[in-house]
Amino acid sequence: MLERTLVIIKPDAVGRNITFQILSMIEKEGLKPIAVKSVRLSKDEAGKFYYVHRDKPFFESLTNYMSSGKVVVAVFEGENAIERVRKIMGATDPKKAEKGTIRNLFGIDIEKNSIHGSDSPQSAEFEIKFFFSEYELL
Ligand code: IDP
Ligand code: MG
Repeated sequence: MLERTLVIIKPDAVGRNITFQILSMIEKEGLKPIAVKSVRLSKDEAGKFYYVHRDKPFFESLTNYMSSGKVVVAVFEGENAIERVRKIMGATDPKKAEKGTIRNLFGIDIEKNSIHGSDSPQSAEFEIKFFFSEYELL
């Protein structure tokens, strides 16, 4: 199925100047970048983006982290884009991420794990709309 998924290059990776190194790993897998931009989230916006985790013990730290510096948000399109990006990313905890995945190569710890990717068609729809207008996605 042709899908779109939202990717965020997180502050730890943007801060180390590896944004396009990471985005090109996804592009090399055959996924098409259809929109890319740099944004700075407020803590409140980070909380709205990660609202599914609002009751988790790591929520406070996560929203502080995600609003600590610029992020780069991107929409990628392709067959089974959601699952394919999750595979290229690797497990949430870089220590557990498969060799050669983005989080294995670049992740610092379970929080500062360099990249976000949507985990379902429902979350992809919410997350893409969160950052991009219809016009930006044409
Ligand atoms: P995912 O990014 O692999 O989908 P989620 O469980 O949805 O992982 O968690 C969202 C983000 O919250 C993670 O990418 C990571 O930055 C942070 N996070 C998840 N679990 C923990 C934890 O146990 N401690 C600290 N931060 C966490
Ligand atoms: Mg998730």
